[in-house]
Amino acid sequence: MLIKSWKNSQLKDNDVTDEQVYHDRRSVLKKLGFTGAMTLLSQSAVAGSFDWFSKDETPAFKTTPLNFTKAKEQLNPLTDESVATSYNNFYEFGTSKSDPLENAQEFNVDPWKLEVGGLVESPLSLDYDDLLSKFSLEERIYRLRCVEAWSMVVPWIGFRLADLIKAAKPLSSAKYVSFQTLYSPEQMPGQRSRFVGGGVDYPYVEGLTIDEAMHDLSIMSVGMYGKTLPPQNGAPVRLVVPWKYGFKSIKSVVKIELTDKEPPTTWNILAPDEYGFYANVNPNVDHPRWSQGRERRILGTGLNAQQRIDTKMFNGYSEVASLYSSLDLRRFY
Ligand SMILES: Nc1nc2c(c(=O)[nH]1)N[C@H]1C(S)=C(S)[C@@H](COP(=O)(O)O)O[C@H]1N2
Ligand SMILES: [Mo]
Repeated sequence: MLIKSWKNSQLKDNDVTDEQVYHDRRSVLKKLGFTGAMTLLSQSAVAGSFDWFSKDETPAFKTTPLNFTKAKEQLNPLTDESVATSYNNFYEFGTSKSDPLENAQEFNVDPWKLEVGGLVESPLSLDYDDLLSKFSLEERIYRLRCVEAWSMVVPWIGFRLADLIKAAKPLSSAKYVSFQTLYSPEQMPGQRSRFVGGGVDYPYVEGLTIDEAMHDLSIMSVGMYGKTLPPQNGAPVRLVVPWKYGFKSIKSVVKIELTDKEPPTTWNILAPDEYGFYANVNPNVDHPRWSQGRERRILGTGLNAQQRIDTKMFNGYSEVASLYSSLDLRRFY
């Protein structure tokens, strides 16, 4: 996901040693009341940086159980909850996979306001309780494929994006849907510093076509693993579009607007040659710097908990193919 040259130069300038990072983490975690044993050995893990966080350490942020309809379609095995909630991309809280868990525990999700507007007849304004009560919540077990070529299997809980859009009564002129993450530099260290935030111009923005947004697979998630979302996964409400690369699934959304023009999207602005508007998972169209043909499926922290598997077209969700029958997916990546 990173702009390679930028990151490399920043790292050199900053000259952070593994040991410094380790000690910083340790003190932050202590402040949050983490007590489990953390070793330099696990910190230096090559495959990913999630295994320094072990299961018996409880984050400070409180999640609560949700009422929801169980998933119709079971998908086994799931990624361990401890991994899906500690190996994250959420650049507002830092660019390392372990940063969001570490830096987002004090994040304020209540009160919250999600505004739905633009080309609609009835603009909506949902507060925190509305998000959990206005729409029927269901579980959806989805594969999540990051553009960086790793993937997980996550039991999300949420409501259909289509239900939200219908409630706002879309005008026929609406062709796209834009999304915006909270802008709160006081709470999000990545929004205070270009180094911490990976050079992104915040707020993070994303977009879908109206047909993509209305598709049954597109959900607004308010929970995972039976409970409300933890902040590192995009609390209190985030988009999940499972047939697209993970960066489309924008977190901590405060604004949704229906428009007649393709909206700007964060990673496309940052590196248009590498990240397109559509960003459909596609093993036949490589990223300019790596292959998208295969992926590392992360299920847990044990020795056999990572599998190298083939990446499937549309991440295996072939039912969306008809959305793109007139689109050259090589050109519109
Ligand atoms: N606001 C915001 N949303 C975001 C990101 C981000 O940095 N900021 N990262 C994206 C990327 S690259 C991925 S892979 C997914 C990761 O979601 P997860 O941490 O819940 O697995 O969130 C996406 N949503
Ligand atoms: Mo990603």
